[in-house]
Amino acid sequence: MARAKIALIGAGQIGGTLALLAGLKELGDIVMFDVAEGIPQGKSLDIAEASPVLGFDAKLSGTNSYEVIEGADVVIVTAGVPRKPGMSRSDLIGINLKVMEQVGAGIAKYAPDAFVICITNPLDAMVWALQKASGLPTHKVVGMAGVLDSARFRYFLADEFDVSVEDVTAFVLGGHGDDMVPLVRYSGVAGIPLPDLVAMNWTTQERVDAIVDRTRKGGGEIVNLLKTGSAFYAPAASAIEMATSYLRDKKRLLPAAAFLSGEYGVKDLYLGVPVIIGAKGVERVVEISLDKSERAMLDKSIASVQELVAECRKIAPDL
Ligand code: TXD
Repeated sequence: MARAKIALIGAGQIGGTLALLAGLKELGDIVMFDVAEGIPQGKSLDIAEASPVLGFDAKLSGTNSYEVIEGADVVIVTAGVPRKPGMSRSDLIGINLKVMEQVGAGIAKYAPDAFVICITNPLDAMVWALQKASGLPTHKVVGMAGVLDSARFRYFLADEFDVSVEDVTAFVLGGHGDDMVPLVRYSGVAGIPLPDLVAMNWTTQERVDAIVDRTRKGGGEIVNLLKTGSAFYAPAASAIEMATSYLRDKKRLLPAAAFLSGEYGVKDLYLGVPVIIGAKGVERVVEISLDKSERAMLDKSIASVQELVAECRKIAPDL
């Protein structure tokens, strides 16, 4: 059986890391696209030259023209500009919305059967714009944010408890913004819910609240440290986990920005919710029960996403 074809639209910090991780996991052949001359060509060649040392087989190539993504099975989109210190994710809309329209057209023309994972910020609005611009079915276009936000939450909890990250599960709902909803009740260690771990004196409620706050601001913490851009290792690893679930039909239950048609009382909006990702794309949106305070936090996050999408509709009314 021929190898899968993975197209990476955007060969920057995240794009380059995606290419390396996809190669290491032997997910398929990789084509990197970017508007910057030489970057996709140089990075793909450099990673190909690492393959004998790292021991993986994959064809890697770089291009500045969309036709080379022809027939891709998975398309991961990081094209656009990242934040700099002092910028909010919504400050990126003006530039990145236009990029999503271009990328959407390229995908519609050359890879209409692909599973598309959008990473570009502001994520919940950009994935909405990408789906509209590409015209692909909504269950084949998702946004990557929840896996990253949950990974940050899981890492901070594993560090707090001094346990393996492998045994920490966590859930984050809502938009990829400071009002995202880390769900304490649905997170824990090896099935022991966080509230029980507080009762067992593994930690205190104050420390859990501080970890939730650090998770919400996780992106900004790295932007302020790096100064020249935003996080890229964990975002890339998170998108690769989603792509792997699609390519290998793993039916992972993962948090992802998925199109809602009434779930959680939301219609025609992309929002971070638990989904099952398999060979058909988003195969199920999972509606978990929320208590009053969780629902209130989700409603706040929904309002923020609706504001971002309204701004996109103003800029690009024909989307
Ligand atoms: O969790 C998440 N979803 C976020 C997403 C986590 C971290 C970063 N997040 C966002 O991903 C970030 O705010 C940016 O919007 C994207 C990509 O971040 P990255 O760090 O990879 O940005 P780079 O290194 O600037 O790479 C962007 C590349 C760069 O090489 C540009 O030349 C290219 O995008 N670019 C384009 N490619 C194709 N088509 C167009 N129009 C285009 N414009 C720029």
